[in-house]
Amino acid sequence: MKTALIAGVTGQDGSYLAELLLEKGYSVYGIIRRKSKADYGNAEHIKDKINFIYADMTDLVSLVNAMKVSQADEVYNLAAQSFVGTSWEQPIATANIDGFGVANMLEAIRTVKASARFYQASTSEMFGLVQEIPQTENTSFYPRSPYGVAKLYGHWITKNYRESYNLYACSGILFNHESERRGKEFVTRKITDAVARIKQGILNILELGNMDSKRDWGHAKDYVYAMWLMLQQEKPDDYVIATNETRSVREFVETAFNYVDIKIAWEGSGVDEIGRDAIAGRTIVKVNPKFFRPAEVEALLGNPAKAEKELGWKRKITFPELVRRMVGNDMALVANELNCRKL
Ligand code: NAP
Ligand code: F7E
Repeated sequence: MKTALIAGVTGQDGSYLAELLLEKGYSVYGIIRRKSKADYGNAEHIKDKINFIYADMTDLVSLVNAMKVSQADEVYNLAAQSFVGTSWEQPIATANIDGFGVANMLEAIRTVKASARFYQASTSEMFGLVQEIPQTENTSFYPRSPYGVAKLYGHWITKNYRESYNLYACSGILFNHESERRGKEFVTRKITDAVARIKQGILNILELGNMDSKRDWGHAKDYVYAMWLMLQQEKPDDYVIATNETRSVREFVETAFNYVDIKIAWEGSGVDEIGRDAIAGRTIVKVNPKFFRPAEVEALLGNPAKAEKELGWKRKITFPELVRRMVGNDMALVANELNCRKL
């Protein structure tokens, strides 16, 4: 039986990865942060199957302990301050967790069990102001947020430890991936949650920032499978994981409303753009500049050809299916919330 240690097990990706590894018969250890109220986040439903260890990416001693206790064969670092917007409000914490935290984990592996295989959650945000379309493993980086900058350190320190100490260390350069478990501050889940609330009459307007922004959106379940594949190869390497399709925030909005039979009619432009319910006529989407970012990543498009060829990875969940699942999930959650309010 193999043993895995997941940092970030309570997050979106960590919970899907834990499910995958449990299905494969792994003994799964998960890093959890101490909070005033115990909270297993997205891993609540599998909490009895995971061996939790209290640790923090900024605390080397706690990561050394996590390695000693778990004796993990595979270590997945999915822990991060992962919201780009917050990285301008907490640049130092973001650097400590998403940047130096990676060095802490690599040191813990190197000193406790150097034979362990390591996965680092790198990101398309490192491409930022894109230097090439589509982006591949060879595209130059140009991060546009404190998050992207911190992640770039994590990416390079992973490569450096591979080259310096011959560790089996890989980075997955993952493009945006979403799911029913996505945090509600991210644009996709914010939209699907608002669509469900507007449809069920408990919200009037969805306020968004830059609707021209384009992303390459996949489903997290497909992407955690790629993480596992990267650690099963003969040699460690870095891979882009993406769908090779890009869509604007506006297209996401249209697709999501479409699933609840609301067609959007757009009017105006820039900060004055609004989206009306084409039948009822009332405004249900508008722009609020408070959601604009100090520096934006305008458009991302990833080419996953290397992962498809070398790992045999292929995404299964299409964009319409991703949106359908997220809207369906939020429709059910909001209906349940309304039922509870009535009781
Ligand atoms: P997420 O849902 O925000 O989960 C982040 C996880 O990190 C949570 O379990 C969180 O624990 C943990 N964490 C935060 N700070 C920590 C610290 N100081 N010490 C230990 N754990 C800490 O993120 P996700 O979407 O699953 O993403 C997983 C990873 O992939 C992240 O590194 C993210 O930056 C990266 N990534 C994500 C995407 C994407 O589109 N989703 C794309 C590329 C890369 P708490 O529950 O205690 O907060
Ligand atoms: O923004 C625009 C926003 O916050 C997507 C993280 O998982 O993926 C994620 O980062 C786009 C941006 O994700 C709103 O300006 C418009 O252009 O959903 P997001 P992100 O910044 O792409 C990468 C790959 C990661 O690694 C990160 O960890 O949507 N946008 N209006 C908005 N975004 C938000 N959040 N809210 C809005 O109202």
